[in-house]
Amino acid sequence: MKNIVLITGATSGFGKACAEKFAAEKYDVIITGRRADRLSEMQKQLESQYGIACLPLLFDVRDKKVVTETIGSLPQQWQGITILVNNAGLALGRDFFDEADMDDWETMIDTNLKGLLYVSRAVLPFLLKTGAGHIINIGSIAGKEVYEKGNVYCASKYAVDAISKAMRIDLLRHGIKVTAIHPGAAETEFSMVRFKGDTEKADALYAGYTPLSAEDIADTVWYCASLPAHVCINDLVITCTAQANSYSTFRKSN
Ligand code: NDP
Ligand code: 8X3
Repeated sequence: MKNIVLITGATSGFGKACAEKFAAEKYDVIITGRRADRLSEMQKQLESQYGIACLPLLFDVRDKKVVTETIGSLPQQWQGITILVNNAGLALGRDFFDEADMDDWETMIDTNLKGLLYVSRAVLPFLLKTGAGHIINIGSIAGKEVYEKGNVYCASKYAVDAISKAMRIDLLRHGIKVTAIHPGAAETEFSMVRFKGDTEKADALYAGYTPLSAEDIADTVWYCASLPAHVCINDLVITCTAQANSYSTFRKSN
């Protein structure tokens, strides 16, 4: 029987790198996101490069009805999902609490928390049926320490931390593993999204040190996913060597 992984937010960054990694390990991959062109490009590339099957699903994780219907009506041959990587997410803005845009707040809560809940509930019946499920949630160091102007992004990732702990307890009776991975600064499209296309601000975030790469996180996800059945990494914080936590990054001045 083929191993199947479903990865949300696979059109870029961590999700895209995870799709590559699992495909290289001969998993069939279900990739999701909102950018149709990228999804179909990836499907072609993964299938031809790795000889696996790839199913692209186009949806916004914030849309409960569409998420439920799309995943709920997966073709039979795609229902044997054993791993779910809840990765889709974003930060929008980096502003003081009293100045931040409340629409940005809504988007982050709806995507990072509610989207993760909708996708998890939609995929769970398949995990339960296979009897060997693993849910891997991408949190953040922002969900371990609050930093200035991080307010609601941090809150949304604290929520991912909490819901991962809750899932682990509640799904124990089904033998489902729940892993939360909390990365520090990684160079993806994340900062371009956060700073709404301001390249200067996005680039400045990674200046003077070597941040994590998307591939570093994909390797970590794979490590957690490939451990023996009786072993579960519950909670994993990963930063680049130049970063100790949300406040301390050592930058070389040039
Ligand atoms: P990217 O911006 O590169 O990728 C984000 C992915 O999420 C894209 O594929 C995007 O796809 C998808 N996505 C965003 N919003 C939605 C939505 N409403 N519905 C469906 N898909 C959505 O960022 P990263 O790869 O860096 O981020 C991935 C995760 O890692 C996020 O949860 C982020 O918070 C977290 N993280 C990132 C860190 C970093 O420094 N980069 C550090 C710690 C955690 P599309 O636009 O096609 O919908
Ligand atoms: C992304 C890492 O430190 O920019 O979650 O919040 S940080």
